[in-house]
Amino acid sequence: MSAAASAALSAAIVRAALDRGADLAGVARIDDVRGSPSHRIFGLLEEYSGAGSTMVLGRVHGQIDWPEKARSVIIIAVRHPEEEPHLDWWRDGLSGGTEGNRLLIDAGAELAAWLVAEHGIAAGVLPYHIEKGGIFLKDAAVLAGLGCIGRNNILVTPAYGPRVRLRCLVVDIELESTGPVDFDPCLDCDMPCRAACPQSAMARIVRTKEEYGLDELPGREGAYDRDRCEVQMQADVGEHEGITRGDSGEPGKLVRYCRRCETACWVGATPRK
Ligand code: B12
Ligand code: SF4
Ligand code: SF4
Repeated sequence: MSAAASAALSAAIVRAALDRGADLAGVARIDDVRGSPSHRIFGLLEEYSGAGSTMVLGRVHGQIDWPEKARSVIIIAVRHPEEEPHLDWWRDGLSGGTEGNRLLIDAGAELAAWLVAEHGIAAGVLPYHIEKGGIFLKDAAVLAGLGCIGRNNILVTPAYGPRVRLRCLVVDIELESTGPVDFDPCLDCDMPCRAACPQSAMARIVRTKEEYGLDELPGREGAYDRDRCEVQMQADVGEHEGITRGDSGEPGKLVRYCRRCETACWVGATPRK
């Protein structure tokens, strides 16, 4: 496929994703994603088994399962505005975990169906967990042009700030990348995102370029402390609300995980009345 045809297909994919429920979408080359900071540092970091990870027997520390034939990554985002907090609540018994994830799963499935029907392209939707075959979604989103990594260590988008959730599909054809973009709202910002953290998880440098041989560290310059953040996640689990799981009638939990570093960011925030 010529570069022009490939760029036109990437643009058509983005439009199709937006028509199917995504609020943002983009395309990145798998080789760029493979070489991105999170994928490079993952095996060098200490093993992590807290929230957001899952146990899979037989896995080696740092293992990432790149789908063999995949050449391009399609990344989709669904916005999670502060005034719709329920999109982000984790509920036992809810397929996908949160209502927002459900929207992402549905948009991904519809986009995959469109790719086959319109272009004869088979797409695989990757899981959320790295241990189950997922990849690092923030890096893929930056490379696809959705935004930049903020000083709060998450993706900040021009339209919605950090208030988005991500998912990706892979395809085995080479597509033109839709990113990255020249966007960095953090440069002159006095960092309310870091000040808002109840665990001061971004208050000091905990990883250095010398240790990891990488400029792009967690929290950009090494200031994000995953262990402190995890303390908050466990506190949030402790403060869960008791609910009934789906239709089963069994007791379950509803957890409202902390997102203060996200909601304190002014970029893309809905103006308060
Ligand atoms: C495990 C996990 C967690 C764990 C560990 C987090 C961690 N960062 O280590 C815990 C439970 C603590 C956690 C917390 C949160 N998480 Co979380 N988490 C994940 C998960 C599954 C993997 C992330 C991970 O391990 N990162 C890798 C480690 C190696 O690095 P890192 O700390 O992220 O730092 C890297 C980047 O910042 C990057 N980077 C830095 N500068 C630059 C520059 C460029 C150009 C590039 C390309 C990259 C880059 O390189 C760093 C590594 O050197 C992803 C989903 C996924 N499959 O990607 C969601 C995910 C990252 N989490 C998400 C969210 C929203 C949260 C929370 C707000 C909690 C919540 N309410 O959901 C907090 C935010 C914490 C923070 N400020 O970073 C969203 C982020 C959305 C967004 N806007 O970016 C994701 C993508 C899930 C989703 N549903 O969409 N999370
Ligand atoms: S508040 Fe937003 S713009 Fe400011 S440093 Fe934090 S992430 Fe960047
Ligand atoms: S999610 Fe909460 S505890 Fe974790 S870094 Fe953000 S503000 Fe701090």
